[in-house]
Amino acid sequence: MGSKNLALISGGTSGIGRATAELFAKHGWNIVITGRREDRLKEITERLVTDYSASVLPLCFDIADRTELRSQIDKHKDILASVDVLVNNAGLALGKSFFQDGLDSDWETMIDTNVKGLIYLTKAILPFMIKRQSGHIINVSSTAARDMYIGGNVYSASKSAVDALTKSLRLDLLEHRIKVSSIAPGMVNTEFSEVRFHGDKIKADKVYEGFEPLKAADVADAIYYIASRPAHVHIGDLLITCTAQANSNVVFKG
Ligand code: 8X3
Repeated sequence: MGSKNLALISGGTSGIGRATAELFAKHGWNIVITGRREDRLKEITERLVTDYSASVLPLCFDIADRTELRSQIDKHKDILASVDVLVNNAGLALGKSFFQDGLDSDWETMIDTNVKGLIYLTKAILPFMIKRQSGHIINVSSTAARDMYIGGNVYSASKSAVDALTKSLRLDLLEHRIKVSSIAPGMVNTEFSEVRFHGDKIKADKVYEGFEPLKAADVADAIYYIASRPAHVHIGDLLITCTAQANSNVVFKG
């Protein structure tokens, strides 16, 4: 894929992932994006190639499917051996009901995607970074891991696992000179809430009413900041919210 830096962004077809892929490409990086939706992967690949002359490898698979993940990584290991930055972005919230009313299927999907997907993608890419004794893993966490809120339950637990893994990987990988960071965004106006409320757009739009939430590009900007520090500088954790949001529970609407 040439001599440019290479970033792998999971869940790169929408929201924060897509904005991050665009920003890295804009800064001259080559990109690997993963996603489940072939048409969107194709569309964003074309855009990054046309607008930024990036080399792009789109990988179509569901990160929650470990067998498919492994086979896609094996198939493209010549390219993936050069990944400088892995942005573990793929993740979602499903449902916001009390724990006692939650759906098993929502919980399974969140844990399979937000936790297991991150674990196994990281495991697949790490041997290349260890071999080169360089690399950077940036995990997308959430304010939902920092303050609990009503109905956050399993989503918050999955993002708390992301935080624990970030801290743990940082220790385990220290001797290999691999950076491990997390970024915890608050409310970002993307498809996040529509997905969370199973396609209920009216309910989703209400979440962002009455204040100016973050945009995906704001978070991408912070991710690029984390990734572009000098080699001797490590940003361990970055909490980012819009100005109106103090924490998971307090947003000023007025
Ligand atoms: C952050 C979104 O809904 O927990 O991941 O504020 S939310």
